[in-house]
Amino acid sequence: MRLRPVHAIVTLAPLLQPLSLLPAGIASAAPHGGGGGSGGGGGGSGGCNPFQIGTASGELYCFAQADGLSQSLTVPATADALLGAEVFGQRAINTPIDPNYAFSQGFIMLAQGDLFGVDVLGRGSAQAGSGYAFARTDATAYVNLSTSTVQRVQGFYSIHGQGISDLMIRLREVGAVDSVIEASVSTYITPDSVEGNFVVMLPATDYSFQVYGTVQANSSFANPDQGLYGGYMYMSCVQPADVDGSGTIDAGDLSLMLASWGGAAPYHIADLDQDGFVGAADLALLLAAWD
Ligand SMILES: [Ca+2]
Ligand SMILES: [Ca+2]
Repeated sequence: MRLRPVHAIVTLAPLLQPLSLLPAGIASAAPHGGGGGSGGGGGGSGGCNPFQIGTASGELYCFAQADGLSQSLTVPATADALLGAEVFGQRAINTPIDPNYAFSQGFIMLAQGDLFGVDVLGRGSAQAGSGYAFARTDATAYVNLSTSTVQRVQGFYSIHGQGISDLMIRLREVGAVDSVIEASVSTYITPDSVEGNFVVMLPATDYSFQVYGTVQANSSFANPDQGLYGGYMYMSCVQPADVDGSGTIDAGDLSLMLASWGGAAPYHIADLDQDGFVGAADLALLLAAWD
């Protein structure tokens, strides 16, 4: 008897490939091949983690059902490992005529090193002959972060979803309503992708880094269905005068500084000395660090 799920595993291999890159990506401060790619950022920062890492929590849930038979698996996050879990769940019924299967798989890894960030993947696939199949994967993760000084942080992200899927990765100040950084996709049939770079000044305070993901697939008779979400977000600290996070102190930084000359909101990226406005003192710091 040939088991259909073996085929499902084989087809997953390309999707899992980015995960195998994670340890190397963390160990070296280099972003994933440029990651977001857009904008002028993404350059090397010298590599340092801007955060003190606190506790982590969350869980990964996979559920698969085919022809009335179900299997679910929940993996709780472990704080000491800062979340590293991979789950595979499946249920298969095979006959020569009507193969039915549901496949659910998820992965989430929050990590620290020279960078701080997350890789996450969720997938559901459902096939049905005369029966039905349903698959779902949910992921949540929370990590408490803090900074003891004002931090200039550079980040990059790339997120993709297809089928019926949602994925959101965000950083919030504890107690705040709005996200400091947020990237998300929400899809229904039509695939969607977002990617980018950012540079932000983060006040010295406590933060919560959060991940939410859900995906499902529901087949009916001969119509297969599948959904997928996946992505990553990484953050590292940047040289104090590197306004745009490019890795060098040059005209790009000067241009950004001059564009906001004279005034600044709190924690403006061009307010190098963080005195509340962009002026000669900041320019002096920029020129002193010029490459
Ligand atoms: Ca720069
Ligand atoms: Ca200033």
